[in-house]
Amino acid sequence: MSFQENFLWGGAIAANQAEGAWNEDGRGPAKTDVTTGGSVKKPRYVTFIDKDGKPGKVINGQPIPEGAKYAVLDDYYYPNHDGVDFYHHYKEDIALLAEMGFKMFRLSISWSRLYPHGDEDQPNPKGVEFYRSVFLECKKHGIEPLVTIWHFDTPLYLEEHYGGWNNRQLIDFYVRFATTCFKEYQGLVKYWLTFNEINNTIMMLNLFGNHAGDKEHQQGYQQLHYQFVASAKAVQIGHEIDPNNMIGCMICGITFYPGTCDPQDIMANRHMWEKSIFYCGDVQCKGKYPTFAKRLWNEHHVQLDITEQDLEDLRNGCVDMYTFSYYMSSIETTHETDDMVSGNFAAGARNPYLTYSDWGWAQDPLGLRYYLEMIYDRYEKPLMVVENGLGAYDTLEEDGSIHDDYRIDYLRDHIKEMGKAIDNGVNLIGYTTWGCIDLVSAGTGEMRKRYGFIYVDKDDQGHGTYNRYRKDSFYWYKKVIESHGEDL
Ligand code: BGP
Repeated sequence: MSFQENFLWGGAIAANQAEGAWNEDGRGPAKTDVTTGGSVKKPRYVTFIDKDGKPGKVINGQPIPEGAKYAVLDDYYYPNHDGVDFYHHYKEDIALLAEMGFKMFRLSISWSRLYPHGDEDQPNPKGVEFYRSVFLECKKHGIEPLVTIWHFDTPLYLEEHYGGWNNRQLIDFYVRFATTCFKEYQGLVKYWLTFNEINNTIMMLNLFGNHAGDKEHQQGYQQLHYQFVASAKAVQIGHEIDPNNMIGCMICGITFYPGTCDPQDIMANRHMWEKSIFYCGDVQCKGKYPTFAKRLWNEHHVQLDITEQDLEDLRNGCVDMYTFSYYMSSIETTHETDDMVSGNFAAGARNPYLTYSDWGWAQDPLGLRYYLEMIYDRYEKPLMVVENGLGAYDTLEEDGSIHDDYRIDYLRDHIKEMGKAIDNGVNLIGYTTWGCIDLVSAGTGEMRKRYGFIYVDKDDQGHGTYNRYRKDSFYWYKKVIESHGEDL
């Protein structure tokens, strides 16, 4: 049997994409409240621009706070404001996850629910209580929570008044927030992730291609450095508060292949791995910047604000486990191609050996095994796949059923490859599929891009009953968990 009895089978969601209740019980607005929703209706970033295209002074009759970059527009539907209303449905949702036999449920804590502006001294008691109730509910059902401390949702106030992660002060605000989480939920939560897909800052630089020059790289690498230090300090505090805590990094995992055997391609592909995948993993797992970091910085004349104390913090704040998302592979080539595909923060040539999802993401289960085996050899830390799944259109039939055999096929193929990696010696301890309950897409703001075992009746404009329905994959995954991954 590949999967041990204590293997942590489960699923994952994120606060900003699921909770809703964006301004209830004292929660402050988060960056993601106004920036998700690209293809639904409006541009992703709602900025204060006046008629002449210059930074505006007034919007919707309201004066703009000094230094503000984002606006909440009355006539626009923000999908994250309601999410799938997990805030009011969590008991029902966790009961459904328990019915499938979940051992682990990954979710995130909304920073602005605990610290509405992000820079307060004391947390919002109602926010603290909400997550306590959620974790108690998990405990009642014997489900281990896996908590992401930051899932893209920096409080909007910190963005507007401090410049977000460009500012070193964010380290202290984050550490205060993380410390509150470790203290308040000690005994209820053991598994933690400091930053979701921390390498996305780099992925975004890659995506912008030639448009991302020295200035953007300087900014990106500096933001990342502050996040690395914040993460390392959080790891140290988390261990002091409870030595049982298992704290992980979380990397956006993509398997990159060279487009041809041209040595230029082989080298370009290796550099892609270093920049996109190893740069963050090395700092968080080994506690220091890798040798190739110098080359990356020099390419863009990057000069980082790094103190001796930062370096010591990085050394003392190595993570206990490596976790990652995996949806697809991508091709890196130096040759001209007019058949490009993009998905999940990566763009590359089309791979003729693979099939693609409706959103153009390459389906590559073997790529998952490649990633698992390579990363385990590099770090030799326990691994978890904390996001994996197929974003697809689902149809709710009149009798309330949803026949999502395409999703079952995708997950089955990936689980098989995980099993083989385990047989080959990889210490894989958990698997939480993405969006186990349908939720708002982070990339597009759509509801119709669904990942779940549980269907939520809500459309792209926010209409619907928010009722929950079991998909065919719900019954299938229950069987998979029951049989410890044998009955696929
Ligand atoms: C990851 C994010 C998730 C999630 C997922 C799927 O990058 O960590 O928040 O949303 O991708 O992406 P999408 O929602 O764009 O389909």
